[in-house]
Amino acid sequence: MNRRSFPALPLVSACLLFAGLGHPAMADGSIVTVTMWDKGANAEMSMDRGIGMVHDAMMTGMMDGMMGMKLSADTVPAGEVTFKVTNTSKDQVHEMLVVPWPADGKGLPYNHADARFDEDAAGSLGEVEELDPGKSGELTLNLKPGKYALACNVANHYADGMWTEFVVK
Ligand SMILES: [Cu+2]
Repeated sequence: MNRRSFPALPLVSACLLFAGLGHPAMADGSIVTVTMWDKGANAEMSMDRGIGMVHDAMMTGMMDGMMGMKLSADTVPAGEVTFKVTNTSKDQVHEMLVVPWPADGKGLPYNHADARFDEDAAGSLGEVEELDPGKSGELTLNLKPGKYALACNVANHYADGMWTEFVVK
């Protein structure tokens, strides 16, 4: 054995140990818990969708709008931000994208044909893709100061109000 290399071995081990153990402690950025909710397709309110019933389109619109995102914090300091996203729905897929807030007076570029916003044109910074009911996902981004939108881009969900403001200071 080359004696000169010997002291390096414990050092390498120590580094590996640190890399392993140190990881959670190194997350000195912000953690934001995102809860995605909806009333579900089985909400108690009648939607008059049974056989032979007169379908109430306005009511359906209201029901579709009963979904959203709840954040543990809507303002965080600039730097590393970890979004811990949980879909609490019983029966709907949801996802969460982070996009820069659109310029004043403009919404996100919207594609009516597929009822989704254009993720590239909106400048999406990252996403926790389609989560099945009850599932969780995580996304870590390095965010500059500014205003952002967190939005779900499952068909119709953004238009139904499944988005929220997020500010980085
Ligand atoms: Cu959604």
